[in-house]
Amino acid sequence: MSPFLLTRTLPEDATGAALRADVLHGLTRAAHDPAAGPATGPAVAAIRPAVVPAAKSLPPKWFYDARGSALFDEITTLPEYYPTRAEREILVARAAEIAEVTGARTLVELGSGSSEKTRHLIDALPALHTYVPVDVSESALTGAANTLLAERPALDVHALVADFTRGLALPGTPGPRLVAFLGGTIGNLLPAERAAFLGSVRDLLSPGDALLLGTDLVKDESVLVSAYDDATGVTAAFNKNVLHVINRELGADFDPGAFTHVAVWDPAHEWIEMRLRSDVDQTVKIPALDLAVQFDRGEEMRTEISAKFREEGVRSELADAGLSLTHWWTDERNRFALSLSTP
Ligand code: AVJ
Repeated sequence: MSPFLLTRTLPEDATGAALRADVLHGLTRAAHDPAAGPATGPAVAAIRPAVVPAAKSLPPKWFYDARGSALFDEITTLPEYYPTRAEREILVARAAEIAEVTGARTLVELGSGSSEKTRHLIDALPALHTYVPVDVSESALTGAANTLLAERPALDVHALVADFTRGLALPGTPGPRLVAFLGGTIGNLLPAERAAFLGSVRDLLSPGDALLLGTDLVKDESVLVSAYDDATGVTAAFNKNVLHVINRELGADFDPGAFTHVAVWDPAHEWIEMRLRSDVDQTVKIPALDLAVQFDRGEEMRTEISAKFREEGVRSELADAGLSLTHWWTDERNRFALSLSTP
């Protein structure tokens, strides 16, 4: 029997407290708050219309309750949503090379979820001694560990229930360590958050360790918008799921049917923005915050950014965090990239 350890670094009510803080902050910001960006576009005529920033916003991490996670899994099978397939293509093609280059004995996976794609990597790493999946969802961690241990009973699995955007402490495990952050989830962070996050990852690495990072790439606008606004409406349901989460957790009375899913490409920031647009003038009550929030008809609330990258941008953001890019692998159609970098 190999050990399965689970360490919870989040206090019991951390999730509830963080949700309350995020909803309060995101829904009470005044329309003119400079943190929301300029209220109007530049005076000089732009080639493309500026995307007007939304005053209200919610962070994307609250999509992922059990229903939201199931909807996301469904998104990954949609014909329009290419990132999961593109990244899997790279992992399958490059797993042996990644194993060879890193010689990893410990694999740390941030935001591991179901660990499905990581299996390709784990299977290619015969020297792997310890797998450290890190996720906010304890059920995802135990589920993934059970599946994995059935096939690799000799592997040590040390799961961490943690929010990796809030600083990380890793268990002492044998090196070299490979830290993987896959799926393009880094694109959900704003540039300043990315810099802080990459800096904290850098601090986890010793000489000989490496970071494996998945990034979706800039491409044709119509391909990007379709990926976030699919024909069957699964992404719309996923987007509105955040309203169900707030209703359940904070006793709110959001009517998801009174909002419309919006996906827009912001060419200045090179990110996709998901929004929920209020179909009517309405007031939403949020009892846990003792709050009533007014939405004008047509008003949009930002629920996610999903930044798209170029090789030079990834290289320079890594360099700013003290990491040097050593490998850049893309799928056949150049839609998605996996990069390897070292301290
Ligand atoms: C899991 C964060 C990478 O940004 O593409 C999918 C989430 N949002 N469809 C992404 C998502 C809308 C996804 N990540």
